[in-house]
Amino acid sequence: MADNPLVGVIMGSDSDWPVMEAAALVLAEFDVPHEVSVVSAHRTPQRMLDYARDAAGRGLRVIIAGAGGAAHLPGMVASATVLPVIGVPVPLKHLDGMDSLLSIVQMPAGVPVATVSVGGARNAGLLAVRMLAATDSALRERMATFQADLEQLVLEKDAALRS
Ligand code: RP5
Repeated sequence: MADNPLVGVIMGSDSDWPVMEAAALVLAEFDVPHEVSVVSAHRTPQRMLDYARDAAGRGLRVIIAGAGGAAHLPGMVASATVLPVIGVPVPLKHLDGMDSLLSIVQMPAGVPVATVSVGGARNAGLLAVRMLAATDSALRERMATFQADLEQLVLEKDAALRS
């Protein structure tokens, strides 16, 4: 866990970690200091409010919040912080994550949550990196390199397919 985290990765339960770990891994790939916590909207509501209200003052710049089922964590956190919140719908046993997706994405006007795809924690991490890169030219360079590498990978696979 970093001393001065810029990104907070939170989730409603430790059972979300197998999905949410991908966000933490990509933040580590980009050397972005981050922290990881379990914060439940329903089971620890006061902890959730304290986390959201203190986040900006503690130096966080982005919050990634993942939850499954009645996934109220990202929206509730967004209501109690000025920071950008990225929501990750975690798929559970039933409904293929549609419940998680709809309960995160359908926010009321005025309280945005940037929702990624069901299980899309890696993209949530990458989106957080892009947000930070808007004011960090070194990180912008690294993102450009990452994208060039992605392109190269596709071209190599295409060449292999046709060889
Ligand atoms: C949600 O309930 C959590 O985000 C998790 O996805 C789901 C199930 O939690 P557990 O019963 O596994 O703790 O709040």
